[in-house]
Amino acid sequence: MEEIRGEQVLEKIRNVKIQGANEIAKAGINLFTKNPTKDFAKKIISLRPTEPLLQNSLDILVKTSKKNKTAKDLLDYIEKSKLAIAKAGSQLIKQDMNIFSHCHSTSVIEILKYAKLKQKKNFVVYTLEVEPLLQGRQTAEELAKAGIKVIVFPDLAAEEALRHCDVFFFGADAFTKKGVANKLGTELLCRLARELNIPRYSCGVSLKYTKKLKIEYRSGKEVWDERSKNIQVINPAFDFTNKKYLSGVISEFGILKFDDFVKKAKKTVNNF
Ligand code: RUB
Repeated sequence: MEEIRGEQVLEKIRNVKIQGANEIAKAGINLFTKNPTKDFAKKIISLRPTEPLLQNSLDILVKTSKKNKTAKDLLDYIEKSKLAIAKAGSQLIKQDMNIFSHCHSTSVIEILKYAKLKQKKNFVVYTLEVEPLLQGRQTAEELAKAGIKVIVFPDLAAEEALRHCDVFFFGADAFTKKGVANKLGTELLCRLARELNIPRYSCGVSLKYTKKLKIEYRSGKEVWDERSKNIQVINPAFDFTNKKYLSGVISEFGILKFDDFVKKAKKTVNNF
């Protein structure tokens, strides 16, 4: 029974039913504790190659002798960081702002919910649909349930949507010393937002910091399943945004300039 449930979790991570760096890492940590071997850690990590929060967490767990305690410490750290990120990020939200968000980041959603539910602020969220898996719609549904007004645009209306916005919040799958990897489109949206003078913040826990970044390419079937045999589809899941396009990072350390954030992030990953 336990084995079947484990297989189901692996499948959900693989097919993006469990989604967003935080949720993937939490599911991976819990799964690893049921079969704490190096090989199983490798198998879990291989499902989503651009997820250093998952990789760092499992590397830490493989090395330690106190697996269950460290797993709990990691899960607590991720949860506490999420609240710290929500509190810090919500400070940037002013009454009646229009906020642009991209894809589906639980860190960004927590910021928006915190500003709405705890601080009673009014604002509108703008998002794209985010093909191929329409994760922008998923964000829209979650925010709408929290009483937040959301306006959804088709992906190619990105510039039109951004023109209405005061700030751009997005998640992070990976931080490196040079910038951030996040859902495909983030880099283009950041460049556009910079041109329009809209501040741009990547939001995420510092345990997503890594030295070795690999961008995940997913099956072309996600984009177009039944197609003629001479048509190839290329489906990169993420892109990389250089730090020069960012106004700052919102993490458990608060709101920091990119290089200041990286100094602290390295220490968290090395000393956990
Ligand atoms: C999700 C995505 C999110 C990050 C951060 O893409 O790009 O912005 O994972 O999410 P995918 P969180 O679904 O392809 O992994 O803030 O929840 O960690």
